[in-house]
Amino acid sequence: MSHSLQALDRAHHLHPFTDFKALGEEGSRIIERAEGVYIHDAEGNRLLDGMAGLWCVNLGYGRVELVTAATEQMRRLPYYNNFFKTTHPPAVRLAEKLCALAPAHLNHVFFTGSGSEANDTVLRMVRRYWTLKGKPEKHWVIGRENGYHGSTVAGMSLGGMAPMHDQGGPCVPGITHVRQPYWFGEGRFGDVRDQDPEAFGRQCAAAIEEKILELGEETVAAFIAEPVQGAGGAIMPPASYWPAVKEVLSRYDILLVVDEVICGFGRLGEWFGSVHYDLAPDLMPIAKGLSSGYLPIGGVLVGDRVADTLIQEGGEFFHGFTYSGHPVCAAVALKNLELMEAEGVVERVRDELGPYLARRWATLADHPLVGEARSLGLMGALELIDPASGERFDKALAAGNLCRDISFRRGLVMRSVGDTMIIAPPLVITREQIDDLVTLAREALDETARCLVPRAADEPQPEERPA
Ligand code: PXG
Repeated sequence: MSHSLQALDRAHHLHPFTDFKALGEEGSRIIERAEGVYIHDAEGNRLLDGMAGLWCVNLGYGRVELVTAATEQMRRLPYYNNFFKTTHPPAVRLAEKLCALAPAHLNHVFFTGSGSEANDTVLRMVRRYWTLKGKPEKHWVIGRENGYHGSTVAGMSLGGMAPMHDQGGPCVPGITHVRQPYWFGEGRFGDVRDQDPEAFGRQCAAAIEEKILELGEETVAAFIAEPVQGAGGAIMPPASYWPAVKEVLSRYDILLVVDEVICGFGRLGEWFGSVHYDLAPDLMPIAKGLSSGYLPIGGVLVGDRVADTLIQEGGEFFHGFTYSGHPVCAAVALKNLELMEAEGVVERVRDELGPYLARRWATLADHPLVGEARSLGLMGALELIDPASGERFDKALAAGNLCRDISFRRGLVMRSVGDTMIIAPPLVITREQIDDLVTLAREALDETARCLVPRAADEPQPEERPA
């Protein structure tokens, strides 16, 4: 059965972020069902899902309450829109719940179908806001290199993923990027070497000010960033970074957009990454964990400063999506948030599971392949290095992809971003399952070492490298 599905997949299905030809030759892995923190493939293998799907299945798989919420809403009202002065109970209740959970100054939400649409909405709102304020010259948005804000044209342009710009450009005009606060990649290795992490964090914040002055201080509308970069490699900025960024932005009266698509809804041990870092954003795009990924829904939480202007001075805002606030998605998201609250999921990540993962994950730092093991809440990263040289591996070896493939084969979904291995498991993972995750990660590192650096391993078996 799985072979015929693979053949049909190859024949008709273009996968996201995929080399179509290479996948066609290899064949895709078919995931058939899941429960808790485990997924099951068509070959009968069970894997610990160390990535919560794609950073989204925060409550884990198989939650019947979410299925019931969807079914009931589908029966009652499967679709209606929020255009033309109408609304429906799920959208209203979800809006109220989100504003209650968010920091006090965020009292409005605009719904979208995804994180990418949320960031398109951000760009529209930011520019509209400054025009309404009589400052249309304030139109530049500063993002960060290796930031990720989605795959629509605006999302891609706000993000700083060079390979996406190369394929999808020219980007939306008026968007530019500054250095990311990636100490291991750019402050220890890379062009700035062996720098103190806090000095590096301040230098990255100073790069924003330099960019503002280069563009003209009257022309910058907003700065957009993830609290912790997710797709870029689970990059937690040095402690000095965010306070210095906030100071620069307030000095030049620039809006702060904090993209919470990954960090929101408990990932970092608070409802929002902005709470962990004390950011008070003007705009906060959300998606993914909002519904634990059970149905697609996103949105932008809008702070009073921007909302008041759009409401009082804006007239009609010519923007919206057919599925903005879709009733079934909204009903599921609301139930998801209620379950997270009732079960104390976020507090458990902050007080128990995050610190536990941090202790267990840190034990991997002694592995010869690991240059750094870092985590925050239930997000973690391992930086792979070549033990022979103490430097990063030759890119041609694709060490991260090798380690990821080995990890999958051994029963752990661990992602690679270059030579950075990352995890972000469901927030309902238990301590025992965290132990299993760390054990499987170590085994994957051991096998990767045997493939890549036979000298450093106990039993040199270079032929072990899988096809
Ligand atoms: N902002 C952030 C911070 C994201 O991580 C988006 C916006 C876009 O959301 P949608 O729902 O439009 O995909 C994201 C999405 C990866 C990966 O490989 C990460 C995302 C999407 C796909 C792959 O880590 N994040």
